[in-house]
Amino acid sequence: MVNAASKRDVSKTTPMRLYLINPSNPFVSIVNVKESRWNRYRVWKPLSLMVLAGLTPPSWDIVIVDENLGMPDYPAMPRPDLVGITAFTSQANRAYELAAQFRNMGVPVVMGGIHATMCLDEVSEQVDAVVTGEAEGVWTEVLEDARHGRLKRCYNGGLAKIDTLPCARHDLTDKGYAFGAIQTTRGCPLNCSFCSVTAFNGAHYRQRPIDDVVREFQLIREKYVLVVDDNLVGTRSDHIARAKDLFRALARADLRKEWICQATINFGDDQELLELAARAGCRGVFIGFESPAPEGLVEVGKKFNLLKSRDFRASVRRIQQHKILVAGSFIIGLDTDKPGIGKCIAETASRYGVDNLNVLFLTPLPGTRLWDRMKSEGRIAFDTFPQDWKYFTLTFPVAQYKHLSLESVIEEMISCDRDFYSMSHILQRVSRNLWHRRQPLITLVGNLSYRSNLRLNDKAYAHFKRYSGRGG
Ligand code: B12
Ligand code: SF4
Repeated sequence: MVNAASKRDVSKTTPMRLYLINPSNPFVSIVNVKESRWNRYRVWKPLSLMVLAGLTPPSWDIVIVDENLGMPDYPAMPRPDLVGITAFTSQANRAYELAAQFRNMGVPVVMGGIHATMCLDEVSEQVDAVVTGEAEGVWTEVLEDARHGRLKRCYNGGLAKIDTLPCARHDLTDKGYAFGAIQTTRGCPLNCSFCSVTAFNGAHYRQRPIDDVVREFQLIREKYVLVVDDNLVGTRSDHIARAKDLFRALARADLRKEWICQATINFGDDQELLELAARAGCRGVFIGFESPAPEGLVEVGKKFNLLKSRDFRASVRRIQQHKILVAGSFIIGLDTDKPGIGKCIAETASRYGVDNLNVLFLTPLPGTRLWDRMKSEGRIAFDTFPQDWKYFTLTFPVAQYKHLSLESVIEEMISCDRDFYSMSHILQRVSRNLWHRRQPLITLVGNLSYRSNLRLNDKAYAHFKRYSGRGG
């Protein structure tokens, strides 16, 4: 492969052109903006690329391309000197297409992110260089090597020190997003069996300095912000204390931002924490309940949810009392799940009182404990890689489930969604929130947006069933 950088004057003063690309996955219906106008609220910024841009010296001209906003006309764009591609597993196929396209033009391609880290050998065959782990420690070396035409095959970033991070480049993204994005912590001590976070970001919960977070928040132009942390408040008392300090600082800075985040259910345990979060602009939290049954929680390794013989409904209510909406996430397809699980999840979510429900198929993602187990049991049903990665969106049943066939697990998902998102249930939730003056309009928009996507899911399932008939 011709290395473009080697043919140029590589003196430090020559500006180099860098494209940072977030590939699309056409099966991720939620990001199909053209299919439904509600989806504008479901396209999220590729923060990884904004962080990389923040680490990039000024001698590089940077363009961030997010294919989820629409396909760019690459041939009409100026030729870059280096292309950096990020990818979740579900984006790997499109990432490889892009890599081939640019490498055929003689442009070197480097790929990083979760999929590159978990599937290093596969990715190495498709690109010039792979960055595994977090990029902070190695990115400037990659750029210098690219400038001098001496890219190595692999750079291992490991876990970064996040106490001195430069701010992400919030100025470089398109204006078409409804939400800005920021990260304040990395890592998760819980290590659930299906989740890649602990394998990738480590079990040690790392927190950015509060002043850095406040400064970066001030750079975000959108009023609404997604805090991407996997668990914004953490699990231990020192984590919670830091979260409170962060919320106090955000409130003091009077940013006038409204934000949503992810947390474990213990978010609802501490009234002071909730009060401070609301004052700092928290308007919604995404919580992983995972399973309606204690045995399910044991299976996925999330016994944390069972501590203190928790009353989920009371926890959800306490959060909502601070006008913070709760989106609950569950998994379908656990070994403990039997026919009827779809309806059971919908009823459980309604009983807990969540404002939105997101149910995903149990999916063995590479690098997780679930992957190791299902692989050793021969239960990864869609395993023609790399082609099949595009179905690893958690919205397709790619594994063999213990008590549910492919057809029936899809039926369970459909019955769950149809029950929770029936018009009558949506109206009940909206009226409840109207009564409590708890963002009824946002509840309505969120619920209708999800409901409108159910049609897209039906199309996607029909395609998937046809595809599964290939003998896969
Ligand atoms: C925000 C988020 C989303 C947003 C996406 C926003 C976006 N466009 O990026 C939304 C909500 C849309 C989303 C969707 C999905 N997500 Co998501 N998401 C996250 C989350 C919580 C944070 C990502 C983030 O911004 N991190 C902050 C940045 C700074 O970190 P980073 O991405 O890791 O980037 C660093 C390194 O990886 C590296 N790097 C990354 N890219 C590149 C590229 C180059 C060239 C280089 C050199 C380095 C590099 O450098 C960065 C700085 O250190 C992660 C969990 C996590 N901790 O990462 C899950 C996570 C990435 N999501 C996951 C999944 C499974 C999904 C879905 C498939 C299913 C779902 N419904 O959740 C969908 C599918 C999306 C798709 N398009 O196909 C999994 C991915 C596992 C895997 N093997 O793919 C994760 C890890 C969560 C988990 N529980 O396992 N997600
Ligand atoms: S699912 Fe959530 S709580 Fe469990 S390991 Fe992943 S980030 Fe942590």
